[in-house]
Amino acid sequence: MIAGDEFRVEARPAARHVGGMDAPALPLPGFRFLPGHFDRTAQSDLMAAVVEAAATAPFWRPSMPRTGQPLSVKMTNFGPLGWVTDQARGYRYEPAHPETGAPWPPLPAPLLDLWNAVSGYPAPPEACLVNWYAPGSRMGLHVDSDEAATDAAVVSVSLGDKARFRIGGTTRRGKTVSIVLSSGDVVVLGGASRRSYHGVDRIYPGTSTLLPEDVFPGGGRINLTMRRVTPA
Ligand code: MD3
Ligand code: FE
Repeated sequence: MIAGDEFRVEARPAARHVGGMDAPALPLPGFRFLPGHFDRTAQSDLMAAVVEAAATAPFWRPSMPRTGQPLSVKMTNFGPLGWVTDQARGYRYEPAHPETGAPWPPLPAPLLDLWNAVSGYPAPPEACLVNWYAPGSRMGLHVDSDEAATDAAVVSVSLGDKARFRIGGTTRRGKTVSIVLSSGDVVVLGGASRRSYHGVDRIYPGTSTLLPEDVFPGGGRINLTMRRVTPA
């Protein structure tokens, strides 16, 4: 697919190939894929912002509610609220880092610009979750349901190694489709697709040189997801 090209699945329900790439054949109203939205320079600027943020809000490994099972991704956040999870208190948004107690760093300007350009939402995002997938990390199928602002889209940016992203419908057992997400790609989940099951099956190691080895040993992939938490 050509950089900057875009498909909206609701407009092409039967399209399996768009620009030579598999497009989801599921009805996913409100799903938008903007491949190559950020060029290499913009990706480097975003990576520099992530590295700077990580200096005050270090990546930590969260744990699942109840079982305490650690996630395979490490996380940090930007913005007034950050998504956290631990064994005792579960999934929630918090204004401060769970280990340092410091407020999360502010959202970088290019991310706010992206939100304003693509979210269609009348208020700024409150949280930007930063996921670091080292090679071998994955994220199981889940629905994002910790946000009271169910009317707001989620806007995601991929940086670094390619990943196989999977998305289905609103039931766990339904059909799913997969898309390879590359560095600079943007995904917007609005409308009904905001309630879709989705996950990351695998990272393709060594497919990008964007992540600095000193901050991210082994490299991998960074995903940024902006969310509105409280209704505007
Ligand atoms: C589809 N992150 O942090 S981003 C997550 O690549 C998460 O790190 C994945 O799922 C990642 O919760 C996927 C794209 C994304 C984000 C939110 C969604 C897809 C979504 C919400 C609803 C449906
Ligand atoms: Fe999610």
